[in-house]
Amino acid sequence: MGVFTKDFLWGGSVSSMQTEGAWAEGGKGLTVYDVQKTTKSGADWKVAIDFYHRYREDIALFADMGFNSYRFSLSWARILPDGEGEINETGLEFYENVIDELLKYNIEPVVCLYHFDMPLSLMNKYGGWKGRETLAAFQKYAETVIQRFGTRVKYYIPFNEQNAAAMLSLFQLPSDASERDKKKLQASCMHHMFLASASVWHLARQYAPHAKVGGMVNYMPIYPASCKPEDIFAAQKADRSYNQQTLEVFAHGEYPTDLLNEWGKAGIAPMIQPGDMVYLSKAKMDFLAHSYYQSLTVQADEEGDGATILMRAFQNPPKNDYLRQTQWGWSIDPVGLRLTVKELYNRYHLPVFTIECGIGVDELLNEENTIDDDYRIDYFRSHLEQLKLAVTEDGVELMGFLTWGPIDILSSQGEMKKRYGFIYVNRTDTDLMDLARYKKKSYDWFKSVIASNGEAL
Ligand code: BGP
Repeated sequence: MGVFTKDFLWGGSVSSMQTEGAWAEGGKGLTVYDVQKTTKSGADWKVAIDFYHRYREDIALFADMGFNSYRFSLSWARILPDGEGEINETGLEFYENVIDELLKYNIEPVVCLYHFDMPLSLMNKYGGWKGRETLAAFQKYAETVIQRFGTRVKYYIPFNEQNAAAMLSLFQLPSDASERDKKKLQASCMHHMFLASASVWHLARQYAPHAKVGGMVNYMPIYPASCKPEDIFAAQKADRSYNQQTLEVFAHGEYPTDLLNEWGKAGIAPMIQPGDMVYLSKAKMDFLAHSYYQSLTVQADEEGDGATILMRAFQNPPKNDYLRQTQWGWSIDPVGLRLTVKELYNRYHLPVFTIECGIGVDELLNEENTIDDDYRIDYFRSHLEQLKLAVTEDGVELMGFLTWGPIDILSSQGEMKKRYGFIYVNRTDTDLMDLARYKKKSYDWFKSVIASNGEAL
């Protein structure tokens, strides 16, 4: 008997704007990404890795590696160009074709409905998630896809990293806006996002009762910089604010008292309409999904609330001498992954699904048209070893393990040089080249991991 279940989900995870390209093709509307002035790297989102035209080739490679699941996001604006109103058949058909192609190889589609890519017209009209109108538009969009995909999709993730998505709303106002206004806007966004997540659960029960819906967060274990009580208190505040408060709503369908207290004290509570809380309380998530990249170390901060402590630490992390870092300064912490899934399971008693994990590295193709990425193999090996311990020693009910960016894609900041893939894509930040795909050394390694259901690391 192996460690992982017989139906353990192995595969990879991506988002629409980081892969698809075809930004103005097939009737797609604009999203907030399409009008971003510049990314750090000079790349834009127009072509990405051209998955829109090459999905058959890419899915064939995933199938060859033995994937039995693949998580991707739908571009809302590809399906409803204005975010609301007219449905774009061509957009829906594209996703149906992707799903059918995956199913052809017995790869379960894990469908995410929102990965930060707000349709531009909803951002302009309603301020994105700030407006209750955006929630109504999302419900229509979710109903359209869930009805249409029917029994073909068994796993839905309403939001990518809902805690991080809520955090992003803090940047919607100009940087000189008052903290109170920013927090007030964030509270409205959060309420609408929670209702939107709940609506996916309700709609799935109605149109796709076979499907399971998972709330997702970016989980970062937060370590105190020392055993000084003030450091520990700061770590706990940041953990509550970033990790646990969102998960509590997913698992219990109600707002935790510390969050209500913060909103109440600051006078920024969102407009909660009659019926909202019942709607939320019925939609307890079927499983909890999370991304995992790193742990974070924080120090005492008298002034800061949990979010501020976290943000400061993220921008300027106190050094954790026990951990190495990636080229992008992210701590490499396999034990942190065990802590993550153990915490999720012990606290919330729901199946846990690790749907993003990986290491971004600046890499160049060698003369044999491959990359000897032993560091990536080491990274995954050490993380999977910890997941095995979480299952065998801690009793965690783990549904699967999906790597982030199984094929090189643009990073969240739009960098092509930050590569996560088992498959190399031949383009740079500013030169699209031929976009050809090449297998790295880790490709065969991960293939054999999957073939042995995680026994052979
Ligand atoms: C997650 C996002 C992804 C992704 C990943 C890696 O937070 O869900 O969109 O890109 O992080 O981050 P980055 O691309 O910045 O290395």
